[in-house]
Amino acid sequence: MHMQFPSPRTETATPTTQGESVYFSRSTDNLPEAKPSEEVVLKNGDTYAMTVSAVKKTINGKEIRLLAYNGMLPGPRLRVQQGDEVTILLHNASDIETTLHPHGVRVDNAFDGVADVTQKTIKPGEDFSYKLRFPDAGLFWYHPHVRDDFQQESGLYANIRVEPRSSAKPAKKSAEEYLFIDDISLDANGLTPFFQAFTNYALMGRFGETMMVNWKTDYTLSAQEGEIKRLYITNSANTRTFRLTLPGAKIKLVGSDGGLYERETFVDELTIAPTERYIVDVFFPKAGSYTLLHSTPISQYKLGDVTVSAGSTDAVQQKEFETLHVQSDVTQEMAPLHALVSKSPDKELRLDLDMGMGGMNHQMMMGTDGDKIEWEDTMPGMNRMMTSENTVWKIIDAQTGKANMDIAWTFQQGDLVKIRLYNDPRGAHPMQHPIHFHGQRFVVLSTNGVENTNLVWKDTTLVPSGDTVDLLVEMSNPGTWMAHCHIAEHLHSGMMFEYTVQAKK
Ligand SMILES: [Cu+2]
Repeated sequence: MHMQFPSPRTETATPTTQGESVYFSRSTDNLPEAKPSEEVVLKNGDTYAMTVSAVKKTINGKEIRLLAYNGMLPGPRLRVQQGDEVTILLHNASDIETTLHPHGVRVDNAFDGVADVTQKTIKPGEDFSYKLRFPDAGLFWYHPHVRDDFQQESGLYANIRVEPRSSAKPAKKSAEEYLFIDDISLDANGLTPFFQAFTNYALMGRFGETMMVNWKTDYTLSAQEGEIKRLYITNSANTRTFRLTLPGAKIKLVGSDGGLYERETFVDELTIAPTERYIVDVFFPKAGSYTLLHSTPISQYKLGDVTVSAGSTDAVQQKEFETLHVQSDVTQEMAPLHALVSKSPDKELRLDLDMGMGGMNHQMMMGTDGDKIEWEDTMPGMNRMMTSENTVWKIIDAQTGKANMDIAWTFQQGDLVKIRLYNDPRGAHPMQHPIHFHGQRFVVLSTNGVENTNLVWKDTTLVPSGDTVDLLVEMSNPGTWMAHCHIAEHLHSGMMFEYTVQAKK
């Protein structure tokens, strides 16, 4: 069987079709320098104007072309109150079409920002007005939902922090830190090229060799001895799952995508898949240097330094940290959901890969480390050749046999739907998939039949290779929504479906 692969990229020549580059531009000519992120506090009814445009930034001594919201990398962090509604007036001053997806926020369907599903793309020079409401407190983020692989890697993302309305004591702002964990792939001239017509690195997703926190390769954090920092962590990588450690510090897991856990727990490490968010409290027992690491069974990277200066530990604060709180309001909210753990699934999905490559030796397509999570691109040559033109990642409805956009489920508003996700380890390329549902929130009831006794609202969960994960999705928000793998290259290689929630009459 003859296979047509795109020509390998070269650094010396730019291939052209009909006089235009096949790649998105990497020119930094006349671009402004990117600025660091700023926080924007929005009140109910406020309008905030944002512009998407190209910027340049020097990373590892190389000036590269990127994209930014209001010139900032990451973009402006929006801080809003639960229950409020704000308007984001987005202007596209870039040379590509874009949208804004408020990830995890249960917004009105028309403002979900999915190209060709909830809106037409915003073409260069055009505007779109997003009316966003925030029913849930939590840590969210926004990014485009068109050519996510290119636009997200280029810097179009930022957090939305929704503060709980019921919060009696305002959070101590000085102790809050927001961390976007990312990796980017660079060559001599900028981001490793993206084809305009299709997505490359479709097999394993685009891994990067350059690790960053908040677009810094030399991220530093200062703290005082005995101080407790609350870290709001988002994985904005295209495909890389991070496993974070901070040796010497004590880490307490407090919250995730859409709120707080039922119970706080101490953890030694934090596995965070693309688009997941975690909220942790970190206690630094003594002065000195600490290192934030990405530490996997096969690799280790330094992500940043924490410098802790001498001071005196506040005994009250330390006692507060040592106490594992139970969030009684969350426990109450989750009680009826726990009761559904033994209910049989309403829907079952299987995750698989259709190579369309007769004769290809399956062994060639498998990772070598035997882990349930693919931590690295162990086959860069193969991965680069695989594109959205020759690779179809599949979400298959086990009951109907339908796959991807043929699935088209319909639910009624108010339904609690148990969805079983099975990541088939016998597929052509078994690897993990972070599965994201738009428009709703869910809990992970169980993994491989083991009940999850500490629930938290999620919008994305990682399904490692071979695992069976049972979700309970609360169909609360009417509209036609996407569900998909959040590895950007898998999304663009078919791994998505639509489902409709009909409004209660
Ligand atoms: Cu995937």
